[in-house]
Amino acid sequence: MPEAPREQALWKSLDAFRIELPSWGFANTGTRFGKFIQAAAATNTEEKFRDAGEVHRCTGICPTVAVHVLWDFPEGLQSTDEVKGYAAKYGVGIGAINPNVFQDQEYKYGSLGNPEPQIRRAALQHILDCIEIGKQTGSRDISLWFADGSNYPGTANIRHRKKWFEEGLRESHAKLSPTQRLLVEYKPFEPAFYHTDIADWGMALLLARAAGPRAKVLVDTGHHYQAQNIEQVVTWLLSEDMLGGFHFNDRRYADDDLTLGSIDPYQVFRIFHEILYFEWETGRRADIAYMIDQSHNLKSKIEEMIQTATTAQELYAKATLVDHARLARHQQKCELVDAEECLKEAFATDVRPVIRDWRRAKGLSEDPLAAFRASGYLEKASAERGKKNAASLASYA
Ligand code: PSV
Ligand code: MN
Repeated sequence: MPEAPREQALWKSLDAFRIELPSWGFANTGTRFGKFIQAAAATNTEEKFRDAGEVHRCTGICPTVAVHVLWDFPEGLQSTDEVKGYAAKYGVGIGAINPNVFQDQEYKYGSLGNPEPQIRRAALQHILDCIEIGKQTGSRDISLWFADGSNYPGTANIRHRKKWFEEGLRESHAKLSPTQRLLVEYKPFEPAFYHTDIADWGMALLLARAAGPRAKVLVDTGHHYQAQNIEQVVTWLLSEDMLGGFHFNDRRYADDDLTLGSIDPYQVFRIFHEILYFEWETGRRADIAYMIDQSHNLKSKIEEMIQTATTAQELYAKATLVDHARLARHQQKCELVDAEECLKEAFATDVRPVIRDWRRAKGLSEDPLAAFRASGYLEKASAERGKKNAASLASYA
């Protein structure tokens, strides 16, 4: 532990910061236009956990993996023990459970917002199964994202759909264990291009409130319009005790799933800053699940996850350096330049040397990316999985 108080605070924040990996970030995924296959990409659930375990081994800050039930639990509830086994084998825990009510044909016109009661029921049943899976895996969060919406004006009764969402979410909430939470994610558009049922944080907030006290909002940083002030959304949700978690990624145009901080690292810093400022002011720890939601088509998947996790760690560490007491004084007196400088100074500080010391002290490699490259993992995974991945390309039309 370093001696200087500023470095001690930084060190403590490094001890506390953890970020969850998405299982879907390790498999070959594509764009609407095509898929570039990586020989080393995971081809099944076990390999996704193995890859996630490798990211955690190298970074030390990614102890859990979010799962998508349809993609990772081929037999639904029956697959639970198998998936738990993979998690234990590769030294990670199962994190947020993501139901999937957007992929099956029956969801063409929506899931919980579908005008057909039987389809709403099927979607609800899948969510309830996921809640049960979460109980068995010990996962706290059920993370809900809905593709529901419409593409043409006048084609959907938006008010009815809102009511059906309230009903479905309320019924889901009623089945939570006392420790579980529902996280409600929003997204302005895609795949729906006229109206999306849960299009912004206000809609997600109202629906979460309607669902019950353990429903909170999930902020996916890619799910905002271009000029949206995301950190303001974050501060409002915090002050309402309604911020449950994040899906981190970066964007240039829309939901691009770019590497966190690759376009606007200052924005990520400002988000972390508002959270830490809230904690300082209230004396309460914000109970937030930090998760990554990125699927990379071009970058090597494991390397990119290591890059993302360490970027998040750096930006979080920088945000802990803001002098809150000083900032509060400057804000109160409207000393604009001084207040802004509090942020700029922290952002400009190179925290990497302290992070390297912290890693060494924790028995980690100083440089997680170099450690991964030196391990030969990628070459081995390519050799083992290359054929299967190439075959999957042939079946992709
Ligand atoms: C939708 O764009 C989303 O952000 C949701 O969180 C999904 O679960 C995830 O991406 C993967 O499709
Ligand atoms: Mn997301």
